[in-house]
Amino acid sequence: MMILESDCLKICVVMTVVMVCSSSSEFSELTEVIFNVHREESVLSSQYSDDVYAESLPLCALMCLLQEKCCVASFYDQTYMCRLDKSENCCAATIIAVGSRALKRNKYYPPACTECVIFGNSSYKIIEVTATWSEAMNNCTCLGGILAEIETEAESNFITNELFTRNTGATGYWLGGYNFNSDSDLEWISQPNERMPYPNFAPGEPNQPTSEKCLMAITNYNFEWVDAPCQMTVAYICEF
Ligand SMILES: [Ca+2]
Ligand SMILES: [Ca+2]
Ligand SMILES: [Ca+2]
Repeated sequence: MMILESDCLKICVVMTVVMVCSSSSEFSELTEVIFNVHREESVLSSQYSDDVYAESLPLCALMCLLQEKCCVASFYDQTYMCRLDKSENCCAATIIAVGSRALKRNKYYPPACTECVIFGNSSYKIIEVTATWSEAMNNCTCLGGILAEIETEAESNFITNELFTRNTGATGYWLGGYNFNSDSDLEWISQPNERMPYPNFAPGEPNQPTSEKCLMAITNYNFEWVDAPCQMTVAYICEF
């Protein structure tokens, strides 16, 4: 989400000022909100990594936030080394390293989101390379996003129009819905305990709560949704 990202930057600038004025534990807390902190883990040195000096873990986090290609960083207390990965990849390789902590952004909007389309506060990358549902979900995560979750009629119409316009002949597109509890309905991954606010299923769907647990927008039914076998390989849509 771009707006969230820019909001984070604004918050961080404010918090930096706070830090300069007084030592603040608040910024440490903010670090834990914006990043997942992984203990005893370090970014693997690569052509995309930069080692810089940082006085603390939060300052290392700030440097990553201000560097738009950085989704993952790590900080080594002993030497104050902050390693920034600038590969625009939230699954950048890490290694076990005692005394080091790795930082992974919870939300990341890659600057090189090529051919992304924008609607409301979200951007979408429609990926025609086919994958299983799990592969699609993991690939979206590594890009810094999620497998798309469609919450409103307006969002649904936007995506459907986009797919009609592209008219690529793909069988369908994975979305970030899954049948938790193997019951009569599917849920968005981000909201596994909530009903979908705008379920746009094709007639008679979903119909296979145990063998078809993954959500697809299917071309043959005007991109309305079906539950489908998760091992199918189809195109997919990432949302940022
Ligand atoms: Ca959405
Ligand atoms: Ca369910
Ligand atoms: Ca079905």
